[in-house]
Amino acid sequence: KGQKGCVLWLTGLSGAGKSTIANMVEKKLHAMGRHTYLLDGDNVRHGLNKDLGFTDADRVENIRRVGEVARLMVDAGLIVMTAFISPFRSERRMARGLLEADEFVEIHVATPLAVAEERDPKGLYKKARRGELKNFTGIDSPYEPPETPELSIDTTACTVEEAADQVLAYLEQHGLI
Ligand code: GGZ
Repeated sequence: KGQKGCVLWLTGLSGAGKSTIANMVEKKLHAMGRHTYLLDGDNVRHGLNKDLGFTDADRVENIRRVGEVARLMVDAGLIVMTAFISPFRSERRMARGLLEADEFVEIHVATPLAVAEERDPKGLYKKARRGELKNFTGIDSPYEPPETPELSIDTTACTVEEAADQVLAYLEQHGLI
């Protein structure tokens, strides 16, 4: 029990807190002696996917490749976390379809647009509002929220620590750790 791989698939807007939560979950899993890998824009969009931008077609391909890589890592027994906006239901469904039912945990980081935009840590929303950045998710590119995620986390109602603990509790309840 508890040495099987799985994917924690975080989805949500830019600035929602996906990477922050994933980093905290990773820290806690390491403390338990579990091997993990965090796939995010920093390690994927600068390497494997550096040929891709932010058109709908490029996002679809971004998520397709991430799903395939995540599957390989789950095969190797890792707990994989992915922190991509992954705005489209159909690609999230595709990624889910690559894994066994209990191996794919969809986590909606459900921070409202107004809050993410207020945080705007990189000033990207501001640029998008000024029209200097096209196809920005939530502004002029769609985000399709999950209808039945395994978990939904409202970062306006809890700390990062509490958010991570919700994820850990889910994993424990489902025999994944
Ligand atoms: C959305 C963009 C865009 C556009 C650059 N739309 O907050 P960040 O900066 O660090 O995270 C965002 C990241 C989104 O990349 P993903 O690979 O997660 O997107 S997707 O799943 O839709 O393929 C943001 C930055 O890249 N960024 N331009 N136009 N986010």
